Amino acid sequence: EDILNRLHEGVVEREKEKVEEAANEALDEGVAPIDAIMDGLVSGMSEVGEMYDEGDVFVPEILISSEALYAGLDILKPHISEEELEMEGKIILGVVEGDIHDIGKNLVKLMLDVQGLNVVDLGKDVEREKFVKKFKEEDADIIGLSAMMTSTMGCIQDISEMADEEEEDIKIIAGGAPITAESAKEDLNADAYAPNATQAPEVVKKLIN
Ligand code: B1M
Repeated sequence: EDILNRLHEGVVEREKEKVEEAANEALDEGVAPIDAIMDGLVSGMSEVGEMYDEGDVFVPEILISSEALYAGLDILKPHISEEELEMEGKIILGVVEGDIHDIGKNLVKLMLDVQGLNVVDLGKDVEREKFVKKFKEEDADIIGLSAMMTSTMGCIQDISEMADEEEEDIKIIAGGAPITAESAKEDLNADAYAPNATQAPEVVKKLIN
């Protein structure tokens, strides 16, 4: 699809206006906003990630790409259909301590949000202690942790240990590029894992029901 391609390219080429134009066109043409986000914007950002790994782009370029992504998100987000507003429950969500990569977390937040879940977003670089504390204050149902570096993913295990010390059964879902389904459960002691934002709602739903 040409529009999806232009959304993708706009993020890769750091062309905010191209993204905005294609996002508006997607709405006019009846492209599902979720598809435009995931198959256009997010797929573009994945390519940027690969380019960064190859040394083809650097930090300032990445930030401009993510601005283009957010510009598209601002246009598309209000139009996501609410037909799937079927989830009930509250999640405490954040990026772990020492880690400021929040683009993925924001997408996870968006997907949970549009499904009706009440998302308490603690942001990025969140102190370990804060998750369980907020969970209790907010009387939440689940904690969602995002970690993007091998050096920060260990925080998930620390937080899981803190959760185990509590009387109530606190469920944790983990995600982020360096984590696998296996390492989430076996090394980090999380209750569940989602590989991407699209699959996160399904996994959360299973855990809180
Ligand atoms: Co940095 N960075 N970065 N970075 N960065 C990585 C992660 C890295 C893999 C790049 C590399 O070296 N190859 C590497 C980590 C290496 C490692 O530990 N294995 C790295 C590094 C080292 C660093 C710095 C240390 C660089 C430096 O300063 N020397 C520094 C760290 C700062 C810090 O955190 N303290 C740093 C800084 C940055 C920027 C600020 C420039 C920027 C972040 C901007 C921001 O987020 N606001 C940045 C970026 C953009 C990246 C890459 C290029 C892309 C990450 C991204 O946004 N992807 C990344 C390389 C790469 O991934 N190839 C890299 C797009 C996003 C949509 O995907 O985040 O994976 P992702 O999220 C997905 C899934 O993972 C999943 O769903 C999301 C959407 O589908 N998911 C969940 C995520 N959280 C989830 C939670 C869930 C469920 C699913 O449940 C709760």
